Amino acid sequence: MEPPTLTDLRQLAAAVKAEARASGFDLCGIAASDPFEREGRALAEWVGRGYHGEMAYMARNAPRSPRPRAVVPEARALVVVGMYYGSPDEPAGGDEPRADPAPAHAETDASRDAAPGPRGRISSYAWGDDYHAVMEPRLRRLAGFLLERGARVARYYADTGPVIDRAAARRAGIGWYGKNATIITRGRHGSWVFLGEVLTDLPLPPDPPAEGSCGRCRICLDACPTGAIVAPYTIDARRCISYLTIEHRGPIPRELRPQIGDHIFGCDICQVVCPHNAKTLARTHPEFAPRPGVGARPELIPLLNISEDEFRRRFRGSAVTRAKRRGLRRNVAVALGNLRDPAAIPALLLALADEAEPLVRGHAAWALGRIGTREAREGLEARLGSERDPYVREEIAVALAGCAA
Ligand code: B12
Repeated sequence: MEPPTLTDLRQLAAAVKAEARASGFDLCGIAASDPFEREGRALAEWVGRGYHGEMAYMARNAPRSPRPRAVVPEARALVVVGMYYGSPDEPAGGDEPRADPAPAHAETDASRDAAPGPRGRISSYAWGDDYHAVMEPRLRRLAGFLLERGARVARYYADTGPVIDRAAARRAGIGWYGKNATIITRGRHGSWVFLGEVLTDLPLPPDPPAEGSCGRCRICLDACPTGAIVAPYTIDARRCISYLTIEHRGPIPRELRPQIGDHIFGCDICQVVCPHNAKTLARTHPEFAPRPGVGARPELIPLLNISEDEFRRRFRGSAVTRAKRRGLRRNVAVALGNLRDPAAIPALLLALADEAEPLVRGHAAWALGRIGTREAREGLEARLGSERDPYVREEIAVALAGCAA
């Protein structure tokens, strides 16, 4: 068979992009499969400084993820896609999108006053269905299309493999790196896009890389409550609220807990404050609209002592399962400690007595110390009498010292 001409490949690239749109992606571009030199160096340095924290897979994959052909040796091109998950409205509660929308991803939420109990905050990427599950069948369809059109290899990923999704997106023209490290798109999707790619042996002609700049703006660096954006384009994950509430498994460093505020899963602050996200589109995919039982602002007290069955039922198909029940309960305790609502004391005392989970007991102790009423202090003193775990004993001692102060 004759090798395809450039015209054939250009037509095919256009057909692939049309298929990406038909598959439900908002953005599509094509990148060559050459190594990502700058990003590879940045990644090696990032891992070298320990910024990946406990994400061992980041260190493991660092040598090969900047080289697409180390992942798929036949790869000649990457078909990169983006799916918009933003919306100008933040819904009120955990269950239903509300009728009178609040301003975009508002940090102050009138619903809190009307709500029966304290509420936490889930980052918008996790309000709806798990994006991995939403993107997988679409990527499969796109890969199938490439195979039908002559590709012998079409392997796809969306946060699921050793590929630097953002580097691929930049090179494919989808968006450019903001100082908050997110890919900011050129259109009205801002940075609220999930990224994925198909690696193929078809030598599709590449698009020009996206160019853009934050100029002198440093709003995101200054807005991050934990100072996790240690330099433009560089996140120390160990300080990032997203990492601490999702990926980190052990106790959250005590000095960072107050800055976590009411975030119980992920964080959007560095994106909410970004001027490039000021005028984004209405929601395009209902899959990412708040799900019943998850949503944006779930009530915290019922979540603190949620049973394993209820956790599975409520969060099935949601990204929140990534934190696991124990991690979510830890995060809820931290948020309750920050909100300091004495109505949470009975639930916190129950969590303090949870024999199965020292991690939850330790963070419940911290929260009780922050609330600091007599009831909270007496509960802590009583538990100290029976607590055997040295970590939890330490948390109780620190909490009691805080109460006294
Ligand atoms: C590890 C990881 C995390 C970690 C670490 C974050 C991080 N910034 O690395 C944690 C758990 C903290 C995290 C959080 C989030 N994540 Co995440 N995460 C990843 C993952 C798996 C790898 C990212 C990575 O390679 N990190 C390594 C570091 C070195 O890369 P980097 O920070 O992007 O740094 C780049 C720039 O610094 C650039 N660079 C270096 N020098 C210079 C110099 C200049 C001048 C320029 C312009 C650029 C530049 O090169 C570096 C390497 O690419 C990707 C999926 C994937 N397979 O790629 C998703 C991914 C990056 N995450 C994503 C999302 C949605 C999030 C959250 C928004 C979720 C949330 N709401 O809580 C936050 C955003 C936090 C943030 N500001 O980055 C999306 C990002 C989409 C987008 N539009 O950018 C991705 C691509 C998943 C996906 N497929 O959609 N994440």
